[in-house]
Amino acid sequence: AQIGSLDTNGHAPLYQRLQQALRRAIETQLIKPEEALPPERDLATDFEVSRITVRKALDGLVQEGLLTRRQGAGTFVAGRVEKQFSKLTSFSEDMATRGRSARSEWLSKSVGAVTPDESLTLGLSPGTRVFRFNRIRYADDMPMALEYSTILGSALPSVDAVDASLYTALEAAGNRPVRALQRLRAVLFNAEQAELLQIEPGAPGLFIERRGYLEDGRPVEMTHSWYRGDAYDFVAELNALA
Ligand code: 16G
Repeated sequence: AQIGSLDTNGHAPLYQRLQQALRRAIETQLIKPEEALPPERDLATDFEVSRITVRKALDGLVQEGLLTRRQGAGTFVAGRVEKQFSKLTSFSEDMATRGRSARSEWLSKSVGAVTPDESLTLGLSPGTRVFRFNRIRYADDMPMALEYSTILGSALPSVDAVDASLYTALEAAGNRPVRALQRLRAVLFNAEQAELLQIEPGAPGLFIERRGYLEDGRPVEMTHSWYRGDAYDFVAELNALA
């Protein structure tokens, strides 16, 4: 089936007109969330453009967050991620339940001492050793969030123990948080954050602060997460007051 047609009298470059036609097809749900896009070869034939033009249009839509590429499987219309707000899950687990693969780009990994602020909010003695993990979190090829984590030093064998998933590393060390407090607020991404997430400065986001605790009540994690507002639905079950 034909997905759409190019705007013939436009002055915009061909790839932009193709991008526009595909955007329209996605927005009108002609191609539905989570559905695969036809192969690039077929799109090139249908729209009578080159593979390079198709590739450029798709790249643009991936950057806009409308499409997502999955290794070896193709290009899909990105659905928003539904995240349970009251479950203590990790980013990697959230992505796995959606059939998407989690990836991190490291901004930095370091060893240090708690700041006076952290010491007071977490109730840790001044000077307590902590690890800091700063990352861009991706779902397939789509940047989803910025995360800045401060982890109790004694909870992990070393700063290099964290590779793909922080919670997997904490779990392996027997120190995965079992309880957490979280607060969330609406934010607008500044220029620097927007560049890291490949979105427009001023785009809406959600700032989430999580403090995770061990069984014995000791704080183990303090993470500041900046989630893209256009990629998430937060869901929770509410019960009437007893
Ligand atoms: C989630 C958590 C974050 C945690 C991370 C671990 C929220 C708002 N934040 O992003 O606190 O550090 O997962 O993910 O859910 P990982 O195990 O995949 O590294």
